[in-house]
Amino acid sequence: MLARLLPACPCRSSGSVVWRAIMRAVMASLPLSLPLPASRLRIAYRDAAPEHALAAAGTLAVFGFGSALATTHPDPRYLHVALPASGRAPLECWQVDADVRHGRTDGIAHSQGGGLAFGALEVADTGDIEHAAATAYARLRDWLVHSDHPHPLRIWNYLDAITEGAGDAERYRRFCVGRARGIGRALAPGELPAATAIGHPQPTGRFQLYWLAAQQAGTPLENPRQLQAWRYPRQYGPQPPGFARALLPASPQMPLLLSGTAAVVGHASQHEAHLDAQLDEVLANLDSLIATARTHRPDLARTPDASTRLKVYVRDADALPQVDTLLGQRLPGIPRIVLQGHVCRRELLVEIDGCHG
Ligand code: 3EB
Repeated sequence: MLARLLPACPCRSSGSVVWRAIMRAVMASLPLSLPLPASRLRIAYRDAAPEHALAAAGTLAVFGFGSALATTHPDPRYLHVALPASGRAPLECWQVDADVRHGRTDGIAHSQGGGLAFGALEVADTGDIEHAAATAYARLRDWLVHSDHPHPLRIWNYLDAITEGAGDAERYRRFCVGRARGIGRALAPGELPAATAIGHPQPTGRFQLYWLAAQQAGTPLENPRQLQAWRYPRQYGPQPPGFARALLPASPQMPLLLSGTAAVVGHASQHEAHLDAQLDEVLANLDSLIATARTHRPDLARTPDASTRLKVYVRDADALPQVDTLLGQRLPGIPRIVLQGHVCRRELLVEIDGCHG
């Protein structure tokens, strides 16, 4: 019976059939796949035209910020983020050491290469951000389930009027409820991605969601100076936010991915109305995350260096030059993009995300 199921073999005998059956049993007990090649992602901030950046070999995604840039592009790897920039912001370019495939499927713009995947989608937000987030995250969940890059490492959320509404009706809190409902049980604490959630200072009418995913799961990290966001107490809303403070990808050639980091210690906002003190608290939180990551990856530099990329979100348009100057003093030579964006608590004036290593 078994012999009929096996491909014809010139030396077939009852002995070799038994041997093959044994080999199949041995193979079935081995890990299903060979180790995947180590992914590598380079993130560069470049003063270039989108066409030029998209034409570079291995380009996974290109992000344009502010009003000076194209809002749409036929290439699905280009994404416009409508946050105003300080002057003309450079493009953010993601590159891998591999060929990249790309397309648009069911309204999701996507690309894949080198063990990594980029994806982006937008949902109309006519005022019910809980519904918009639930819809977007259910689509993300379904996409990941059917994807060969099922592990989200890093997610960005951009929404309108993030702190509008009182108490539990505040839009960020409703967003957290919708996100959790949409993603369902797909992401438990041990699988949470690093994330950013920032408000547009001007209404756009849409909720924008984009992500970096991988074939291999990473290690979510927490910050010993901060309570895990998913354990925030009830005073911050009915649904604690589902994200990790940082994520270390499986590949040692990948940078540490830092979530949106604000002047939060424990669960409390610090230095109300003091922008420079908040900025220093943010930098202390970033240093603490890097120190945590170094317990897993001692090769990472102790403090931000030339490998670090920072994206800085500042609440008040008038304060952008001040933050840019302060960062030039605190972290000279570290590439940064400074944008106007609203942090999800009214008293927080600045937030920074990025990568390191
Ligand atoms: C904080 O520490 C700031 O809801 O995905 C930072 C990063 C923040 C991500 C999110 C929120 C999120 O709570 C806010």
